[in-house]
Amino acid sequence: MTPDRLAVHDSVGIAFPPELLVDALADLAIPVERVGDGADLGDGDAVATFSPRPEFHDAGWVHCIRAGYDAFDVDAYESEHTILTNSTGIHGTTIGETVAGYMLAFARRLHVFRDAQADREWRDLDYADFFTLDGERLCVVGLGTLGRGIVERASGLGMDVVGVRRSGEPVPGVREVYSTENLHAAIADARFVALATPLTPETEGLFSTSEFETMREDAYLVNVARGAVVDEPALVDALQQGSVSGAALDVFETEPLPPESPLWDHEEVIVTPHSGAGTRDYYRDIAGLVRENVERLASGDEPLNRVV
Ligand code: NDP
Ligand code: 7N6
Repeated sequence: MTPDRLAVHDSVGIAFPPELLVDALADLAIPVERVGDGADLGDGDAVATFSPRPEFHDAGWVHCIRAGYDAFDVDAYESEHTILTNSTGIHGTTIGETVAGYMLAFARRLHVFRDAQADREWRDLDYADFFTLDGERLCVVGLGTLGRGIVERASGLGMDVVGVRRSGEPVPGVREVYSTENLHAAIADARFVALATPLTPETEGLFSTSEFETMREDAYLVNVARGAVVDEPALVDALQQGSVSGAALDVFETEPLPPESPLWDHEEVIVTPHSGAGTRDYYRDIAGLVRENVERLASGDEPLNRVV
């Protein structure tokens, strides 16, 4: 496939103003145009998009501006011979900093004080409520771009980092890497467990009652992966019964998180609105990936981050 036009779909507006990406790629050798739903697309068309649309299967190449492409019908891309690429590789710093922030908040009780501040309350906590991250064990489940971004920051904070990946192969900065079959051994002694896997048939519901029962009662769950990696009702039960202490959640089974969710009310739950990878530079990172792949495809080379 040789792209002769790049269409920037309006759905990228979920992450940044679409014109920023159009302008950042204006010097490409091919025209770059914004498109809405129902665009007429053909083999020479490339599309950069946040969300899937059925008409994209008529294009030659579709670039998903997210790392997670679980919303895309990969089989349809394969059968239509439409190239699908994703945006893995760009979220290590943002997510790494977000997860460091969650863990620091729990250890240093910042979320409690911010809640108290809303009531102009000078809240005295018990001396034993505070701890430090230094020396605490973190288990990172999923050791790709996100996982490694988390590992780097946690190591800098003096944490004892273990992890889980499919292959069980070693990763720099991770003291011990477990394969998925040994998940329970990996999480049993961790004070924090951070989920950073894609959503796949294997990871859907990976964390449910037996995982929460295996975790320490003083442990915190962090989910920056996808909501469905966690059995959310089982997490609510685990929080209510005290089999885990708390959770920092960026992703949910239903987004936005419905107002009636008990997760909103738990003091030891930090809810962020799928903002963990947010940055004003997001469009620049996407422009870099798209530019590289336009050039690769024009030269007949394999594109980066090819899914199918
Ligand atoms: P990568 O492909 O770089 O890494 C995925 C990692 O998950 C790999 O280490 C892989 O193992 C591991 N993995 C896959 N399946 C399993 C499994 N069954 N058990 C244990 N480990 C598994 O992806 P990224 O790090 O770029 O992104 C990961 C996901 O995070 C995305 O798919 C997306 O859903 C989510 N995401 C969320 C964001 C947010 O805003 N909150 C931002 C960006 C991504 P191995 O190394 O052995 O292959
Ligand atoms: C957009 C975040 C991903 O999968 O969910 C995230 O990459 C997208 C700011």
